[in-house]
Amino acid sequence: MTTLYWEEEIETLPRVGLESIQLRRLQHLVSRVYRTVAPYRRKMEAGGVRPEDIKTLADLRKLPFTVKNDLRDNYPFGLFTVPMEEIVRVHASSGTTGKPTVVGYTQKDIETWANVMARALTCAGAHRGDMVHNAYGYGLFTGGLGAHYGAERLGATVIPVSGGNTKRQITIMKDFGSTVLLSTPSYALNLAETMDALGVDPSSLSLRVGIFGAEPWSENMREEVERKLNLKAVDIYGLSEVMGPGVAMECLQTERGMHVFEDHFLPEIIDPDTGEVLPEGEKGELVFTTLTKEAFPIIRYRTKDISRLIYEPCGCGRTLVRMEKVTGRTDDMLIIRGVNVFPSQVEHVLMSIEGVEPHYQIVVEREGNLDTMSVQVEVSENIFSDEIRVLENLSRKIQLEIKDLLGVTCKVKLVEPKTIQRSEGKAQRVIDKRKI
Ligand code: DLL
Repeated sequence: MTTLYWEEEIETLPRVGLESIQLRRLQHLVSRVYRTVAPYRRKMEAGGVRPEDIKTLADLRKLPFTVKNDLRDNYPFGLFTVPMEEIVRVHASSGTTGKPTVVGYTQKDIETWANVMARALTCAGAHRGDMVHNAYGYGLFTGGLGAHYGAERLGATVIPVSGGNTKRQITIMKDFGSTVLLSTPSYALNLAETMDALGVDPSSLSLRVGIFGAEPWSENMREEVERKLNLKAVDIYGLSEVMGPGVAMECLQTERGMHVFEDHFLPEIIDPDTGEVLPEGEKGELVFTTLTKEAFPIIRYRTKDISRLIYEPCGCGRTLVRMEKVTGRTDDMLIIRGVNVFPSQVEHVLMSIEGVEPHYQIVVEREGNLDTMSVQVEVSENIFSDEIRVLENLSRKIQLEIKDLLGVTCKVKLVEPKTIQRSEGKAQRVIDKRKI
């Protein structure tokens, strides 16, 4: 049985009602955090703001931001607001530098998470009776367990397969009749490729929808995955500091954007340079305040993800604001000889060219004082075995299109199929060899 909503009343509440819930929750949160977490109180005092100053939702901007370093400085449990006996789970995300960031959950937080994840799955048309093939990694990463509890809450059957062991995953898909696939988009491609190698026709499987997230992926990549796996692909967003997967989710009706579960996670868009809140609809850095989390609430967390908020009503009837597909992060923006380049823009170009496979890596180096960017990309078997001239033309075409769209000259290296390492979780798209 398919239902349109998981919690219809709240998901379709007129915005005035929603905003009054948000304000009440925000006021409660700020006074609780002020009382219980010394680092938050110190920051608020330094910024000259007290809990009673939060009279409207717009007053949110009076509060100081929280950044990843605040988590590191209070490693591992310094920002928790409840005694450790009440923490029933911790997760951690490994940063590229230093210590991981650790997050904690009370029993009620796990409940809330399962609920928002069940909402997210319902957005994608998943329901009781579905076979949910959960290939997000289980462990400290929030993907596996976060999605798992949501699928159980929904009443679906969960296959906790986790990442890796790709051939076995396909056997399981076939034998168990998986209908919903949960994985990173890059791992979905890895699965598609392995199916192809094993001679398994995706249309002989029961997959209906794929819920892909945890890393950026372009619209072109969506088409590619949909075609190769014979399913509908939808985007899911989340981050450990805010909860994990299930912060925002595309619905099947939307043309663009993921519904943010705003009664729990309050979004803002700021200018990453000035920290000012941007006018409605503008693109900038996404900031989240959690409204209901107990163990590890977070105030104005700067995600570094770039998006915009869409307030126009959605065809699905949800009144929840949508966030546009994340196109990149403020910190994965490469500056190549002064030009700002996002890996997603390179992906966009590559995926629009015939014969190019969705497996690529961007290598940035410094030669003398000059940055160089090269793009290694796989091409299809028949192109690779074609004449040298065909390969040269193709690489010139890619180079020109990248130059056209991004304004940077890069080297292009076409490589044989299956040369670039496949991901089992989040793909590594950029190798930055510059020592700065
Ligand atoms: O990736 C949580 C998650 C698991 C989301 C499974 C969706 C599915 P972290 O490891 O803390 O948490 O990484 C969070 O991943 O700030 C984004 O930069 C990126 N990210 C997550 N979802 C998307 C998405 C999980 N749909 C970081 N599109 C975030 C683009 C995404 N980037």
